Amino acid sequence: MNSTHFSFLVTDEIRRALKQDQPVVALESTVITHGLPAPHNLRLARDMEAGVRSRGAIPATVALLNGSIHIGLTDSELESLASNPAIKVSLRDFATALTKKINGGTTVAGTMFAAHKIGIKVFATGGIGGVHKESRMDISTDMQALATLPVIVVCAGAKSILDLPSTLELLETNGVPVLGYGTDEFPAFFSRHSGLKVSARVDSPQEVADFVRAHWSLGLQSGILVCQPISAEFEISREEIDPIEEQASQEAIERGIRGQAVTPFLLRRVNELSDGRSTRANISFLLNNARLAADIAKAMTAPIKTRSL
Ligand code: PSU
Ligand code: MN
Repeated sequence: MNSTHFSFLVTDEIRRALKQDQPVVALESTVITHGLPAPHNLRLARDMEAGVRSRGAIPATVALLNGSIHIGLTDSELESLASNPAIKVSLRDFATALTKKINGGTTVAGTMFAAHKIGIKVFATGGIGGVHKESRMDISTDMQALATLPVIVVCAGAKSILDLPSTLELLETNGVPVLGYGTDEFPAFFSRHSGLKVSARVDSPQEVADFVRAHWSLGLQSGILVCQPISAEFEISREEIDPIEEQASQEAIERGIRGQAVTPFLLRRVNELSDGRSTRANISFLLNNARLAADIAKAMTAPIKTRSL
């Protein structure tokens, strides 16, 4: 099967669901391979899948195993991904994993690409990559993917380890709507506040679905960011987290950390410096985002009510 050598391995359940227009939610896997420390990574991966199912949608975790792109993993595949070496797979890295037959965790950009290829429209993650503070040329491929791939990305905003004003400017330049879910403010991952505005506010999954249909029906091809703030219970205030992120950022510069290693380094250091609090916060909104993404996927697949004029 040489011609299908590099095709996507989609589980029967997901294939069937897509065919029947049932709600499916893509989930990324860099968070499993590079984002969260063990054993949280595997537990979280399982819990996100369960969270999607609890809302009546089907989870589609995307990852590379032995050089094949999997859409939907069995539990033992999840376990293997979480406990073996894996590369971080953004757009430029798929062919590396394919040709070297290795494991890989897909980033937001990588997961959007795979989701779009097989027709999944909704994707849940924690935080997107953006414009880094450490180097002006370090701009995540997530920005490029959001500009060009029509997928809804449910996230908790972006971390203040990034240059948030520049990240929002770039999204605006690229025509990417940034929706605040129940908020007018762009959430900053651990914190509900950034002082920056979203492009529009939405308050229900139905409103998201209506917005997305309007955007895409015009022929616009970009992704759409849906930003749900962390719950107040798990929030870490800016006063607390900013100095920690600042220190992590300084250390990255001093140690000459570059390229793809920057985000995982910052995540690990922020976790250490916050005594694991950042990981608990991260897990809480990853789960919330998985559930919201499922609700949005359901609203997207529900028959459209014709509005009487
Ligand atoms: N931000 C987080 N946790 C993460 C990531 C970002 O708080 O796990 C991951 C996501 O997969 C994101 C990627 O797409 O890091 C961005 O990496 P880079 O900056 O190298 O593009
Ligand atoms: Mn980068």
